Amino acid sequence: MNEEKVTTDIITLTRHVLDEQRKHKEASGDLSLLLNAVQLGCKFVATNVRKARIGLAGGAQNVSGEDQKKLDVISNEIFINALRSSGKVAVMVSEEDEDAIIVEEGLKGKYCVVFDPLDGSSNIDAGVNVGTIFGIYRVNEGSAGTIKDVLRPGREMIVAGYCMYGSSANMVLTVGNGVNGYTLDNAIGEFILTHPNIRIPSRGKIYSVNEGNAKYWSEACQEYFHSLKFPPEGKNPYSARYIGSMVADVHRTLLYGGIFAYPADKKSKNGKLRVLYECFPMAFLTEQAGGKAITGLERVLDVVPESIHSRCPIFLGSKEDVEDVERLYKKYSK
Ligand code: P6P
Repeated sequence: MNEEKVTTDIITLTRHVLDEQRKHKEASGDLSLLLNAVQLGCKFVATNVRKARIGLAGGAQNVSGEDQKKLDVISNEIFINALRSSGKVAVMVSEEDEDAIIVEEGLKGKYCVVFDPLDGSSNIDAGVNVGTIFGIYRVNEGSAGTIKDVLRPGREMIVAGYCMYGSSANMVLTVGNGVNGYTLDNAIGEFILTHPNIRIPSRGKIYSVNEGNAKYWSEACQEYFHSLKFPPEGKNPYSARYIGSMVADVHRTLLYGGIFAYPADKKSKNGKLRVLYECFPMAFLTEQAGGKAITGLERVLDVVPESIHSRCPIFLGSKEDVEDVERLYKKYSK
């Protein structure tokens, strides 16, 4: 009788992070403990998203008609509590909070975490994948932890990731040495390495943008997307895929290639997406997977945010596709 092969040596996210830590003899282990707090936040939010989808948590009313805190508020509280209690964080910036959160002495650590606790949450009732997006800076040398420690270019981030909540919870993470994907095994409550060394194809066949804004686009942007839909003879048009949830659109782009964009337009001169906790983490992941991320003319990771909720335009994805955009924006900038 064929005996079912039982895996007895799984690579969990915690183990993978510790393996990475062991490569740095000077590492204190603080970052590994901080990433454990991030994992806890994601597991806890995943549970609440699953409950919300059956009307048991989050949203205006639950099945018994009681008022429920909105799921993004619950998710925000979950992350703030998990990060603060880790004792490894000095400054937090959340999409849900107007001001930066400076952690009190006694619990203050040496890292700054910027995050969107539940990006795309307006799509939850439609069953669309939503997610947590996060980035981590080390505080500046000699800093006690202030807002200046997060108003920095994205190239100074040391960790970026997202956790996408769908039929399963998928964590995609970089600590500056490539990109790995992990899937939450609810039976043991661990993220398991399922997508080692994610590499984005050098060119794709999919474009992902909200074409409802096309009338407001610049000439360069109009020309670029037109060229994908009406290519020269002998070339096939790209396919259009737009979910309207950044985590889902970027996840597909990382795995399949192509381009995701939220361009600047005449209505929004800096586009819609937030620099610190949407554009920087996704740009960092994209570059670490071999892709590119630009605002049009500039590398996204070189942007210096003026405030914690600043926005910036973004084109990210396959290197060759993004370079096509860059050439067009340069042509129109002359
Ligand atoms: P639009 C969701 O609200 C979000 O912040 C991102 O997740 C998503 O990429 C974008 O906004 C969608 O914006 O204007 O196309 O609906």
